[in-house]
Amino acid sequence: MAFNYDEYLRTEKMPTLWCWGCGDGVILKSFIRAFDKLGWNKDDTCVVSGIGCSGRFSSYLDFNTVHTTHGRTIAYATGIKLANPDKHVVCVAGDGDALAIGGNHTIHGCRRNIDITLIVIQNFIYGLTNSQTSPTTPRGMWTVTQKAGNIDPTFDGCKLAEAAGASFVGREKVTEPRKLEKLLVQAMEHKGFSYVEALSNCHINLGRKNKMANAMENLDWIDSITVSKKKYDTLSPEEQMNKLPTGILKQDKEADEYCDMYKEIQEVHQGKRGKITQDDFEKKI
Ligand SMILES: Cc1ncc(C[n+]2csc(CCOP(=O)(O)OP(=O)(O)O)c2C)c(N)n1
Repeated sequence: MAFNYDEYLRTEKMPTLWCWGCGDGVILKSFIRAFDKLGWNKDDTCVVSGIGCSGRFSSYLDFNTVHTTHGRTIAYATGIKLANPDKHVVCVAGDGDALAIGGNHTIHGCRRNIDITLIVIQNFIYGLTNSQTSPTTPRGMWTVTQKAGNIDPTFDGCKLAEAAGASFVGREKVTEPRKLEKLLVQAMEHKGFSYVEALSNCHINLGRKNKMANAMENLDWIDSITVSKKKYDTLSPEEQMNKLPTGILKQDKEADEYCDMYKEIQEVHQGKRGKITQDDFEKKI
């Protein structure tokens, strides 16, 4: 029997506002299938998104949802998770949202290792606002803010998340929806901050300016710059340049999770346990 997406969607909001051939719909469907596989309850889950084409995610899902301000998904999600540690919190943000205006929140969400899943829809551009350079726009690509080509070095969000302390980091692309679904299951199951970069096309606002005028050409380009982590690890440093590895890039199941630590502090304030002395803390640099 065909999978029933409608169970998870606000069907009255259909059709989506996404452009014809946009990969965001593939990510939405992969997320829904992953969620279904986990067997989680929609009512026990909050989806938080920012502003952008990616921000529409929370409007379309029939979950508890918050469509927040640009760049502030992690800030809202942190509050929601701390107040409801037994609920699931998933953030969806664009590359501009998560890595430019919201970059600082992303870093500190990773650092705290709070049990939130962040799905970054990485389309290499500010999509909604018509093609401004984002931190992930490849050097040399044409945008409305860099009409002679982008001169800014490109930023790798997965490397940032790893370095900042996220305990799960992975990347997949919309041309591999089943792999994306599997990665999302693994990320959401993981306890701690999970950072998933979902590579998507924006042929309208990135592609048309850069000789990828339709979705297929944009997707072919994404395929040409990605390689599985397994294969990536066998490449020389020169070969690794300009390639993005896909799959699970980091998973640390032992890292302390923030809500667990916060609970201990709460218990002290609630008189449920004695004071925590300095010696009780395992000091970690
Ligand atoms: C504080 C603030 N600054 C700027 C904007 C305008 N704005 C809305 S969406 C957006 C960029 C969206 O790009 P991205 O986060 O990459 O998401 P996409 O649309 O590509 O999914 C910008 C600059 C805003 N809404 N709020």
